[in-house]
Amino acid sequence: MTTAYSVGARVFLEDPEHGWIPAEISSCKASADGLTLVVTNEGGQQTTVTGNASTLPPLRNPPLLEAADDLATLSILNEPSILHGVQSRYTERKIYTFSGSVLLAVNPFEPVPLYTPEIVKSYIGRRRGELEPHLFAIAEDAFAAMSLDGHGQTIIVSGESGAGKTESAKLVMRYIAAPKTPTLNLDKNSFIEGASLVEQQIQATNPILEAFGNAKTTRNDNSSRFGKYIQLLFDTNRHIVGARVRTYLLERSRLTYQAQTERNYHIFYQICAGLRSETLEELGLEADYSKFHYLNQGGFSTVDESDRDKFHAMQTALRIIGIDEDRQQSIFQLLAALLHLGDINVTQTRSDAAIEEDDPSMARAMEFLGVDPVNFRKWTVKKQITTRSEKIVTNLTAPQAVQVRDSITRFVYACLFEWLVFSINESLAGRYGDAATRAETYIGVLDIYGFEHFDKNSFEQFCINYANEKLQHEFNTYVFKLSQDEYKAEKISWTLIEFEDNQSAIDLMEGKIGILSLLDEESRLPLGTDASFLQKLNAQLDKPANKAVYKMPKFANSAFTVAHYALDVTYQVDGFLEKNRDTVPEEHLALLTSSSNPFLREVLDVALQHREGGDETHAADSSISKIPDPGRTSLVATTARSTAVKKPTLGSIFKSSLGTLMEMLRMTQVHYIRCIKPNQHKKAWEFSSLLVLAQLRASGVLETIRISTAGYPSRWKFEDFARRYHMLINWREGPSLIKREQYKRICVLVLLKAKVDKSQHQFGETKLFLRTGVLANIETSRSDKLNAVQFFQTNFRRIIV
Ligand code: AD9
Ligand code: MG
Repeated sequence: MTTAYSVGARVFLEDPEHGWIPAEISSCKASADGLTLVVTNEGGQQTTVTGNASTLPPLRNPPLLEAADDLATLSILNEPSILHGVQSRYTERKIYTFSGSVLLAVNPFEPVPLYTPEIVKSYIGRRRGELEPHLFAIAEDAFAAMSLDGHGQTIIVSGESGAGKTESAKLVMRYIAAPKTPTLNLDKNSFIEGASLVEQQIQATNPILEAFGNAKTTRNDNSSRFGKYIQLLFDTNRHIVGARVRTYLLERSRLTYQAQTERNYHIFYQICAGLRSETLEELGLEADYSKFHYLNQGGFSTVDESDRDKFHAMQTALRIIGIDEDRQQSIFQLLAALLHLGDINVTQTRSDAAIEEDDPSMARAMEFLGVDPVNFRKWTVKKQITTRSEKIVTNLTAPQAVQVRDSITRFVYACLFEWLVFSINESLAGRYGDAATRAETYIGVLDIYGFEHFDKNSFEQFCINYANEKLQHEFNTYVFKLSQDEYKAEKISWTLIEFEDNQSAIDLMEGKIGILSLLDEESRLPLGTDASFLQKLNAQLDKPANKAVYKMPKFANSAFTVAHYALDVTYQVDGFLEKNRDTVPEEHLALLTSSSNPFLREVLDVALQHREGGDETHAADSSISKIPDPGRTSLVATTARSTAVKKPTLGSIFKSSLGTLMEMLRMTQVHYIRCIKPNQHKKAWEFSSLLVLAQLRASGVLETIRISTAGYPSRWKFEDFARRYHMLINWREGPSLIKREQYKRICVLVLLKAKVDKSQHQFGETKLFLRTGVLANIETSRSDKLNAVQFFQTNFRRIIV
C-alpha cells in the first residue's frame, strides 16, 4: 500500500486554541528520522514537521466522507477526524450524528424544527440508517427490539451538565409514549393531545420532578440535581400501560446553601410566584422571596415570570397524577415551613447558641410542621449524648445549632421528594386501573448526571463521578462486545483486542478497602472527622498497587485525587463525613415523626419505611412483578425506629442503588445517547472544539473508537461497497458485474486495483472488513477518477461545441 503521507494529502495540525486545524501536505521527503513534511494550513501558513506515522500530524478523511452521518464509516478514525466530523455537521445545523451504535447529540441551544408530528411519524417503523440520525431513531430502535421478542430495553442518556440530557430524555419518552398508529393525533407542540390517561401521566412526571429536583446552576438554568430512571411499561400488544420511576441521590446541600448566581429548587420560587395572594399570606410567604435566607444566597431577588407559568403547569401535572388541591396545599405548607426554618435567628451568647423563645419564624415553621416549639428549640441549641450509664446534655455553639436546623430542612425535603416519587409511582402503576398487572416488558430511559469536575469538588462530585465510572465500564464492555460479536457473526478471524478498562478505579472507590467503605467506617466513629478520614485514606490507599488511580495531591493536605477514566479529579475532604452521615439528631427525628401534621407524618412514614427496606411501601408498584426493579427510590439516609439498626449512610445507599441499577442494565439491551455541550455560554450554534474534544474523551466516544480501530473499523456490506466503488475497476466490467449482483467479486477486484495488502482486510459472511485508513485511500482514488471523468466530459463537450 502506498504511504498515506504524500503531497496533497490532508492532515490536521494540533492547535492550542482550536484543538486541531486542517492543513495540507505541500512537500514530503524521506529523511533519516522518518518523513519530513512541509504542511500548509488553511491560512497559508507553512510548518515543517519530521517524524514517523505515530508522531506526524494525523491524517484527515477525504471531503466526501468527512461529514458522514455515521462516524464509524469514516476511514480515518483519529481524534481530530471525529471532532471535525461532528463540527462540520453542527455547522450545517445537523445536531445528531451516529458513532456506530451510539448517537451523539450536540445541544442546539435554541428551538429546532426537528420534533414535529410529521418527523415523529416519519421515524415510526423505520430502520436505523434509513433516515437522518435522530433521537427518534434510537427510540424506534429500542421499540423495535422490544417488540421483536419482548426483551427489556434501556436508553442511557449521558453528558455533562447543560448538554441536553433531560431535554433529549423527554423527547425520547414522548416519542415512545406517543400512539404508534398511523392515525396519529398530535398537537403541534405537545404530544399530549389525543394521548391516553397513562400517557398524560407519564408526561406529567416531568414538570413535577423538574420543579422539585431541578435548579438554576451556573451551568444550566434547569439543572437536574438527581438521577432518574424511568421505565415505560408495555403489555403483550406493545401498548403502553404504565411506568415506574426510580431516582438517585438528590443533591441536598442546595436546600440550605446556594453558590452565587445559583438558586434553590425551582418549586420554592414557583410557589412564591404562582400562589394566590391570600394563600401566600396564610403561609407567611411573599412574591418577593428575597427575604428568605434559603432563597437569597445566590443573589437573586426578582421574580422570574416563567416561574409562574411553570407553577401552573406543575399544578396541572400534580392533578393528572392524582394529587388533589388539598394535598397540594399540604405540600406548599411544608415547603413554607422549611423557608421559615431557614429564617430562625440563631445567636451566640458567650459560647452557646440561643434562639429567642418568641422567634416569629420558629413559631410559623413549628405551626406548619406540627411540632412543639419548646422541644424544637431545646434540641436545636443542645445536644444529648447517651453513654452506657447516663445521658449527658451539652450546649451547642451557634454554627452547630445552624447545622442542626439546616439538617432538618434537608431531611424533610428529601423525604418530601421521596414521597412525591412514591405518589407518582402509585399513579403510574395504575392506581386507577390494572395497568401494572398487564405490564410484560419495558423501555427504560436513564437521565443521569454526567461527569463533574470543578475547582472545588466535594462528596456530591465524588458520588456522581463514581456513577459515571460504573456506567463507563458498562459502556466499554458493551462496545467491545458489540464489535467482537460482529466479528464472530461474520466468521472472520480475530484476536482478542485488549483494552484498558477502568476496573481499578471502580475498585478504589467501592472495594472492600475502598474510599466509600473507609468513609463509612469513619462516619460511624463518634469522633471521626474529615481529617481523620483523609489520614485513613492515605494510610490504606496510597500504595504502589493503587499508584495509577489514587494520588495525594502535592499542594493540598485536605484533599485526595482519583484518576478517573475521563480525568484526574481532586476532592476536598471538607464536609465528606457530614454529608455521608446525613443525619438529623434522634430527638428531632422523634419530634418530626410524632408531629401533629398528618401529612408530614405520612411523608416521613413513606420515606422511612422505604428506607428500611420495606418493600411493602412499594405496594403500588410491587404488582409490576414481571418487570425487574432498578432499585429503590429511597435515598433518605436516616433511619428512625430502632437505633440498633446500623444507620445507612448516603454513600452506602448510593452504592447499593447503583449496584441494582447496573444489574438492571445488564439485563436489558442498551442504547446510548451521548449529549454534547458545544460551548459554555449556552449560545446557539457556537462550537468550541476544545470543549467538545474534552467531552468526547470523557464520554468514552474516543475510547470506543480506539477499541474499534484496534480491529477493523470499517465494515461494509458487499453490496454497498460494490455500488460505491465498482467504477474503480474496468469501466466495462464494473457495471456488468453489478447487474449480475456479483458484489463480492467486485470487492475483490476493487481491493486488487487499490493494491490493498492482505493484512489490511478480511472478507466476512456478508461484509468486507477494512483496517483503519484503507477506505480513505480507496475513496481518494474514487474522487480522482470522478474528477478525471468530469474533466474529460467538460473538455469533450467544449470540443464538440
Ligand atoms: V444537567 O446535568 O441536568 O444540569 P442536562 O439535563 O444535560 O443538564 P438540559 O437537557 O437541561 O441539560 O438542557 C439544557 C438546556 O439546553 C435546555 O434548557 C434547553 O435550553 C437547551 N436544549 C437542550 N436540548 C435541546 C434541544 N434538543 N433543542 C433545543 C435544547 N434546546
Ligand atoms: Mg438534566
